[in-house]
Amino acid sequence: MLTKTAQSYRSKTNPSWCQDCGDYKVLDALTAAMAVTGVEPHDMVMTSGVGCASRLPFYTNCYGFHTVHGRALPAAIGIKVANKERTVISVGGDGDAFSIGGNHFIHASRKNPDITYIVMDNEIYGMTKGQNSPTSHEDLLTKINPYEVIEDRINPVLMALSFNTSFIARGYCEDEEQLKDIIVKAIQHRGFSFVHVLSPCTQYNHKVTYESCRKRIKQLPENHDTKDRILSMSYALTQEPLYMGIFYDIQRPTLHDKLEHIRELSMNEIGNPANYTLNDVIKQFE
Ligand SMILES: Cc1ncc(C[n+]2csc(CCOP(=O)(O)OP(=O)(O)O)c2C)c(N)n1
Ligand code: SF4
Ligand SMILES: [Mg+2]
Repeated sequence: MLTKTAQSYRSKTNPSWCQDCGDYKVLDALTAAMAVTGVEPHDMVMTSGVGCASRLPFYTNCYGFHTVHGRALPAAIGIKVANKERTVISVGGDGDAFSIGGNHFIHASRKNPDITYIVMDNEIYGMTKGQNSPTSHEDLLTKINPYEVIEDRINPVLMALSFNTSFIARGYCEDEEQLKDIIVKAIQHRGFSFVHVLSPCTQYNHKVTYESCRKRIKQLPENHDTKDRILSMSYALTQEPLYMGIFYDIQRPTLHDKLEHIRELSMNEIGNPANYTLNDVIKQFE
């Protein structure tokens, strides 16, 4: 096997992102992480929803499924169930993940499929030219909230901890080396891994700039116990500073483990399904 580089995972398509968009750095960190895993591009599948961040799979040469808004996760889960040998990575933005797709995040966490979810959070809807998203700062006035922001912001890492998502981390796009290491661990984690990434939109969000992010972030202590959910929650609760690193990393049965167990139980009860015809199955419901 030839040694892989980040470039081994890039497609020939040039990103259509604005010049300083944070998503470029996420693409660099992700493809560098893919190279570390050494998994062949044709053994990886990426899914995404809709938005600027969701364009990322076009810029890799892995298989890709650009789904509809908010539906990156159900597509990824289906792909993994159909073919457990594939490495499956979903990507999207904060709107895609936590507005229209919010429900899927809850249930993916419950199912614990062996897939990775990377959310590029710019705290705004970038693609549709700057509306408030669920993670927007309460003071961010936009065309849809010209006087005052109506809704409170959500806290993605705290939410994931409450769902017992089995791997939870946060990175910043400018800290590419740390982000790459986090993504490698997320991909190698057995179960649902969630990586929350700060990735500024330089066009529409004047509250989340590279400068403000640098001021805001702080590393989790080196000896942070990633099995301690309550301690992780206490770090996740604070917005200032915003902690970076791996919050939580546990092992619990994956969706695949559970489906295999159910298959075993049913085989014990009814024997090999190959011995049944479709008519035999239909008769059970007569
Ligand atoms: C069903 C549906 N509703 C609304 C839209 C319009 N729409 C496209 S992208 C988007 C928000 C994207 O925001 P985010 O996920 O944060 O991605 P970003 O562009 O900021 O990277 C919306 C509302 C759509 N495409 N489909
Ligand atoms: S609008 Fe914002 S999120 Fe979209 S490409 Fe431009 S900088 Fe990036
Ligand atoms: Mg966004």
